[in-house]
Amino acid sequence: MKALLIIDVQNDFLPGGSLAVSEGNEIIPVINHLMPQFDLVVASQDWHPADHGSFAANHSGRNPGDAITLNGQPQTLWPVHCVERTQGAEFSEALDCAPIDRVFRKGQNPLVDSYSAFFDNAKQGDTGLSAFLKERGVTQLYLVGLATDYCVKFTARDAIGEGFAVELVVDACRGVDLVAGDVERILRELESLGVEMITAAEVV
Ligand code: VGL
Ligand code: ZN
Repeated sequence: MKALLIIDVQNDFLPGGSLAVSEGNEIIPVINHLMPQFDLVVASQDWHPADHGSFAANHSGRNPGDAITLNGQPQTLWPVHCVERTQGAEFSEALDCAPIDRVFRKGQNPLVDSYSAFFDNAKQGDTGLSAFLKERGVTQLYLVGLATDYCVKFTARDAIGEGFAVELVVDACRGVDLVAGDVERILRELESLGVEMITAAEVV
């Protein structure tokens, strides 16, 4: 049983948003086309309280991109993004949300960031995604969304750790590339962990 997991296709991660991933919008028609090919479609949604510790604005004298320690965990600071109940946290209007069976929110604890759709960065909080997929008999998980070098990467690693066969649909993901080459390097690293790289045309 295969499922499609759509990671963080939210306004703030799209062109015009506060943490825009360049060309992020280009993946939306690809994802819309993929959804009907799956028995089960789930999505993750970055969903932060306004006082979240990953926001540079909540640390005096800090800027986005700075590296700090947050509650004992290494933390990259970000612009304010995906604040709960704001337009920036909504899924893109261009995304066809009707086929999405369940949404898993993450990043609600202000003291710890949560890149993965499964667990927070401290590996303590659990969104319930793994149990949900296993209950539904999912063995193969196809990943699409934003951003390749953060949330997609952490989700892919946890999915492997949870025992799923993981396919990353490369043309249905885009990355931040904070340092040029990050995305390519991360794809190779994920491949070495057992993640299969495929294109949308190869999904059948
Ligand atoms: C993400 C940075 C901060 C992502 C979320 O969805 O990749 N990146 N929060
Ligand atoms: Zn976030």
